[in-house]
Amino acid sequence: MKLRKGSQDATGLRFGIVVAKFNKFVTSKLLSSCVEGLTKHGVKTDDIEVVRVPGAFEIPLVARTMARTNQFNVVICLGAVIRGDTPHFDYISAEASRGIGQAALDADVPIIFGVLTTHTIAQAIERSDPAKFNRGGEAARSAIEMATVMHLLRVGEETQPDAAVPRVQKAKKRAPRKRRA
Ligand code: INI
Repeated sequence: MKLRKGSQDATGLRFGIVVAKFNKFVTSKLLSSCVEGLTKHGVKTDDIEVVRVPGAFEIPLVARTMARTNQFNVVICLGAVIRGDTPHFDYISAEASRGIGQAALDADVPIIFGVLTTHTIAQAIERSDPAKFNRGGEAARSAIEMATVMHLLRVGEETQPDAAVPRVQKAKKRAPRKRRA
């Protein structure tokens, strides 16, 4: 069995971040925790590019555009959609999640869904709080893991199998038999 998994060593990787301005009191916290999460794993601030967009609805197009530039190993999307009295929440959150997923597939680059979708403002505040759920920091960790695992898959390196998993020696290839004259 081959086991391939990402790591948390982000040295030398480049990150794009798309952050929505809507509900800035939440998204600014997501952004700061995300950047902190990246830098503490070895990312240089010069290797992080942040693009602000009006709201979560605008995130997918910008994320796809950034991903297609081939300048980033991974793009992180940050936003906060909070339920109100109308069905608006459903349209925005559905389009943001569908569009972000589609953008990753179209661009063939990992794109992280760090968009909060909550019923209340209190839930959004709690989830953006670095001392509680810290979804910004979580998005940073997911981004590093996805960038490193995609790198492994693309260059074909193999992670050492888990020590608990018994390693079976591959059968050695036999030398081809000599033909009789
Ligand atoms: N955008 C958000 O990021 N979060 C929300 O909660 C939100 N609500 O509730 O309306 C929101 N709306 C704006 C939307 O994302 C677009 O920016 C706007 O419709 C212009 O296209």
